Amino acid sequence: MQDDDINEIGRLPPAHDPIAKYLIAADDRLLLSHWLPPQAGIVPRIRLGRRWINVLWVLPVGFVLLIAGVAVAQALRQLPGVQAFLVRYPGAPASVAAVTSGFPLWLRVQHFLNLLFMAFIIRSGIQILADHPRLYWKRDCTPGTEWFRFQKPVPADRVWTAKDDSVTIPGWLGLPGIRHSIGLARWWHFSVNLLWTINGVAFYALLFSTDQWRRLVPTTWAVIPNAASTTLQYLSFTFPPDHSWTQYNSLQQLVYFATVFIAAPTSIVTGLMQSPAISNHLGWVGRALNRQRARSVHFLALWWFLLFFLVHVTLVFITGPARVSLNMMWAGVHDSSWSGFAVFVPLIMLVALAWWRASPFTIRHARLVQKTGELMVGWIKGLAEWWSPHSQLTEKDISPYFWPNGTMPASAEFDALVNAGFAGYRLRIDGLVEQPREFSLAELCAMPKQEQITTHFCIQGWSGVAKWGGVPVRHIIDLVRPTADARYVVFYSFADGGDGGRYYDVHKMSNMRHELTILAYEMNGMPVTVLHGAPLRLRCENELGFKMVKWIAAIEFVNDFADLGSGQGGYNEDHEFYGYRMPI
Ligand SMILES: Nc1nc2c(c(=O)[nH]1)N[C@H]1C(S)=C(S)[C@@H](COP(=O)(O)O)O[C@H]1N2
Ligand SMILES: [Mo]
Repeated sequence: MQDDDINEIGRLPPAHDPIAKYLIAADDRLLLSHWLPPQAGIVPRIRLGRRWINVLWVLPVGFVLLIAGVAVAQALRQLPGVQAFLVRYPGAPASVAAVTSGFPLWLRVQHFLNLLFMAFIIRSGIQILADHPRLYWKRDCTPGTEWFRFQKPVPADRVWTAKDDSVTIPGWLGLPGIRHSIGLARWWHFSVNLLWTINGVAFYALLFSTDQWRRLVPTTWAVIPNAASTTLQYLSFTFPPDHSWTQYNSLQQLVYFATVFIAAPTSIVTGLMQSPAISNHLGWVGRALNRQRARSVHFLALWWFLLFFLVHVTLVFITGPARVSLNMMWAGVHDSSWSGFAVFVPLIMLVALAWWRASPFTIRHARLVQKTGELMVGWIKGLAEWWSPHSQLTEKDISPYFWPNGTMPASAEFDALVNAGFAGYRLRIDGLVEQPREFSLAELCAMPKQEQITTHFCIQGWSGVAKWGGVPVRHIIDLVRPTADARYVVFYSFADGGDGGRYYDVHKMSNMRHELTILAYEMNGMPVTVLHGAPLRLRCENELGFKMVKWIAAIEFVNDFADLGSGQGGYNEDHEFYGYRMPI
């Protein structure tokens, strides 16, 4: 008591809850000796009905289809009717006004920035995918229901956590390529996404304030037969004349339009819909475009971009002299000089250099990447905490399977509590409160009980629905009465984290007052199991799963968390470079 009095008037640095001495600081680098050991995945497979098909079949099948397409196109061109069609629809509608401003500097700069940004978005996106290497259409992520995976089936004979499931991908592809490096990959993904979105918005604005939109936006239905005509011409290797300087052919126009005005916004929307705060706030939108649908469509949009890139680059180099095409987009001139090459080659080498250095840099300067990400996008993401979650589901939405995650408690103290049915359990609440308290499980169960059926969003990508029952945290707050200085709430676990040292996490006070923030002791109408966090685990429905501490031992109200662990606001924040506000 006396200690507390001195602390309150601020004469001593705050003494923390006794568990705080078990927190350990983490390294600022991603140290492989302190990391999940590598684990190989498998060649990706797609499920058709009950059969799993190896995606490598795409190569021979695609090749055969291409050859067949070419043969059919050649044959068709012999037919008089088709020849008349090609004359009538040469490849682009004649009536459309042409662009007269060539390829201005802003457009060339934005084209390059788009290439640079996309490279990092795609690499970090693949890294994020590898943290839960399975895709589903349904919200519940039950093993066997996925439509795509690059991991073996989930073992049924043992506890298999989502962390166990993550796979390694090579460092030249993933960013940074280390197994379960999603924390760092997400900083890259979101930070570069912000730059890419700004570039995209500026691009839209400039397109429509100049005549440049005419190249990209179809204005007549005649583009459809013209695009068919162009496809036939490409497939039969008699390329239509290139008028890109003033007008794209209809196939180009349709594909570019879809890329700029459909695939890009779809990626942004399906990215955001994977966030607990946004999805849970948007009600039926979040239910219809559930997290797994959003994640699957996000992945299909990636394939659109990859295929677009492949075909786009191939056509630039095989239709007509590449010099001419490069001159337009890289030097802004319409001639056959080498000026385009002179710009293109050094810039591509720059992208290659950045590509090559990004993973080693991220591993060595992990904390810097985390802090830069926090600075660039952490605060924007944090704004989503102001939205209160209110999406409740019904009993029939409860998932048949709920992935477990995290590192289980392994102490004699905890085992003794389990063996006594948690009779000896006391939840300790201390720190900057007027009334420090200890509650037994029976006392907690006697408090006002709240039940909620909600979706859990793990940072790794899986989700699951359960009915949770417990005490609202706002009720506890009213009992212990935090002082005016209390800005954060620390949850300490009985369990250590994966790299040793105690698991903990920090939340803002305002977040703890949300209607759906509870200390749960029930899951699906039964006492919560040890696997899922008994005797008490946090539910905070506008944050990602790692912030919901399981096996809660103590709760402390603090003014600042800089002196806890490595000062990042939680175990995964310290050790795995996550952000401490993660509603997105
Ligand atoms: N003490 C502790 N709590 C934890 C974790 C952990 O490793 N230790 N993992 C977190 C993560 S990453 C998730 S997704 C959820 C998983 O909860 P579940 O096992 O009930 O699915 O618990 C969170 N709480
Ligand atoms: Mo998680």
